[in-house]
Amino acid sequence: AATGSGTPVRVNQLGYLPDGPKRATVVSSATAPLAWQLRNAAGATVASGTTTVHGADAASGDATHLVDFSAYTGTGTGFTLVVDGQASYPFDISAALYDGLRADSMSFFYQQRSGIAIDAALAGSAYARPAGHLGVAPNKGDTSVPCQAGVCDYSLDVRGGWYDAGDQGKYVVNGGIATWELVNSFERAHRAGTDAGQGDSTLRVPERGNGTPDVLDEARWELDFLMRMQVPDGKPMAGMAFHKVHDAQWTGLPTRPDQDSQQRELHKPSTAATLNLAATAAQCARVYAPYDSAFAARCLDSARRAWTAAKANPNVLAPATDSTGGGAYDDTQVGDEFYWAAAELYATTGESQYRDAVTSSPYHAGAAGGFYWGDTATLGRITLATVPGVGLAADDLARIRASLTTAADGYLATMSGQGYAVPIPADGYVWGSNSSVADNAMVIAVAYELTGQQRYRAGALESLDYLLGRNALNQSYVTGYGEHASENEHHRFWAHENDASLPHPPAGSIAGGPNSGLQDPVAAAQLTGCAPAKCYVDDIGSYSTNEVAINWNAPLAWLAAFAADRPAG
Ligand code: 9MR
Repeated sequence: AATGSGTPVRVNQLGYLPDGPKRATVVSSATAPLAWQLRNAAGATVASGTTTVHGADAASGDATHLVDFSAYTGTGTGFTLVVDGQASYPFDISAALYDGLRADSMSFFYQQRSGIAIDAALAGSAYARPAGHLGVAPNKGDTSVPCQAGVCDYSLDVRGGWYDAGDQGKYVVNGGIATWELVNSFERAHRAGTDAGQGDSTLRVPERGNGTPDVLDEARWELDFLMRMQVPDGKPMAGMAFHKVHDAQWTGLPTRPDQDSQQRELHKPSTAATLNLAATAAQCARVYAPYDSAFAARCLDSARRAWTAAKANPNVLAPATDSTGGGAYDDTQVGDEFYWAAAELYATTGESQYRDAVTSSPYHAGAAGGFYWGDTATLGRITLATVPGVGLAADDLARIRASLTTAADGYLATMSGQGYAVPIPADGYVWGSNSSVADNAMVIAVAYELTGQQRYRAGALESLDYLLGRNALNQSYVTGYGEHASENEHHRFWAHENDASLPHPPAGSIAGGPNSGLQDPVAAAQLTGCAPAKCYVDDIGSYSTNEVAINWNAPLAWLAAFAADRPAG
């Protein structure tokens, strides 16, 4: 589990696209440029040059040099970059580089499914398991879940969906952003004409071959769950969504989902959860209509009811203290969720009530910011800026688009100021920092779609370089991708580090990443005094640096699909 820093020559350990940027970082305190050579698998030098001295990198404390070998467009496997006699980990240069990651990062969601047996033929025999939380003893199941004391006097069938992360909770806040990112990945590719790469029979899912793009089949597994979380008609707070369902107490590691014997409970509806449902169900109505009009209509009905309920209950906040047995996902600002839901409903229906909610929102004015599960306004902006036919006034639409390219330019500036070209600042290494990197890279990629300017494509690809090994720890944070990749992420079933009969996380699972907060006992014990970009340990116990989560794999999958795009033919 040790996280060594290895060679000072830091590359994307998966590799580079022939027509993409090819940059690397070298840890060196030399004050003059150094010679570099790119070597092929046979050891022959195929390109050479000298480094640029970059100097101190604030986030890591490393003295750095930069290498740019973008001009080399040859292909092959087993390349190394050699600087000052030290070789990088080997990597490929291939147009097909991201095809495997596109599928694996998406298959993560099948592997996280609740309420269905995971099939060895699809997932690999090490990952097969019985269905979790269907009420088969000792499992109490999600098929008839009561509320926490005092919240409601009935039970609900909330089977299905994805487990959030290393735990087996299911949270509507967080399920929402993850679902949106998967469906948005398909919407983006469809506009680019590259959606065949995410089409039917591209994933290892049970629904392959049903005529619907597999990524939409996967997202539907969660959408059905999200809609089950809606308070039924005739009950108090009808139309609202329960905030979450999870075990009464935290379960230990390992606990296979079907062997979880804890009582499951529904937690009080929240405005934020309700608006996550409204937003994703409205997006669903738009995107699934060509494949299943009845499902799309059901989504739209659910979205409308959620919106109406949220308007009637605009400030029902999930408490930060509600973190026994599951995460709190508390959020004191829901104006951004209102904006996101309004944007999705408007893009889908064109109705003036939703348009007015968009244009009168304070989140519609001003600059675009980053996004995460607790701040979703930019998701709404992306939809407004990119979905064809949105009826905003032309100047308003142009302003929204410009706000996204301006945000992307800010991320590019952040990258160029750093030794490792990361689109987050030195003080941005929080819980799930790798998702901040990936989410910001999505904004950069959206700017590429809006403008066609290559610097944005390069910025999005270079963000992947960071996640795949060009970083202060020489660590690929994606299981199975790269010579020195994370493999012990925090998980209750993929718990090989705790029980050798269990598997490591499947290929294509991304770790949360460096977190300077040291918010778990393992991190606190092992990482004291770490520079922010180095506060990470590949230990199953370090849930605050090394967990997996649906809202972290979703932007990875989005980016992998973006990177795998190439002209047809
Ligand atoms: O991703 C969440 C992060 O932003 C919070 O700081 C952290 C602590 O509240 O919780 C993270 O989410 C976890 C959730 O609460 C429970 N399932 C695992 C999630 C990832 O660690």
